[in-house]
Amino acid sequence: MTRNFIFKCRRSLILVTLSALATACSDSSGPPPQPEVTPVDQATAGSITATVSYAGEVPEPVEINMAASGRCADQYSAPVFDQPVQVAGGKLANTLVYIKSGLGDRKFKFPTEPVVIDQRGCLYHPRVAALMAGQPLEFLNSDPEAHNVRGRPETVKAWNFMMSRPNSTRTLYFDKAEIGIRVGCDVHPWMQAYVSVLTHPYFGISGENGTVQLTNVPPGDYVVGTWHEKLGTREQKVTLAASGTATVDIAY
Ligand SMILES: [Cu+2]
Repeated sequence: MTRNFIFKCRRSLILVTLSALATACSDSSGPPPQPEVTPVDQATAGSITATVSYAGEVPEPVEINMAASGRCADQYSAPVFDQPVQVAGGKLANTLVYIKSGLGDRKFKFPTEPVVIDQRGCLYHPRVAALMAGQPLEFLNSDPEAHNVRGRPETVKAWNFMMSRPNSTRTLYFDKAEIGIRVGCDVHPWMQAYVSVLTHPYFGISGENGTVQLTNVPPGDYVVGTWHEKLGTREQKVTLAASGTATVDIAY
């Protein structure tokens, strides 16, 4: 075996190892296996209805200046505004509501259908999203414009990729929980989205009525937490009786 051949073999081995590592570390490598699930007793499960309200002054919406990107601006005939604090009738939308503690070491199956964040009109739809660890997070680019998608987590693996083709998709998987991961596009700095990853199914994003219903919850003592991109976090204790319905009011 010549020296040159050994070098080539070593190099290809290194390349194979590197590519295997790259695949293993890739965010789009595939979902983790489903955990060994702790069954929820249907006979005693109940529900928690949480309503998020906001009593403060609602900030003025800020007009987004898309002039730097014609392919963004051309999609609109009227000014576009940024309004993270969405309040209607005193109820706060776009707020993550979730069980923060009380589930112990229960394990839950994650859904296999993706949560989709669309890049459309150079904005993220939805702006605030949540999913379970293991569940696919799909970024879709519906724009005739290139976007990069940069995730700035503190716990899960960071990501940054370019999506230049219209209608292209890219899927990420997470293996642990993190609340409020900031996602942005460097090309269009006004684009902001927030993704939360949970290891159980008891969460939701409040809509216009400020309400999230958590169903099929085992009876117990819980802390319900909320997270809002501008207004921060709140939490409240709640006790759910067997087959009970509990309500939680969370005020900002
Ligand atoms: Cu962009």
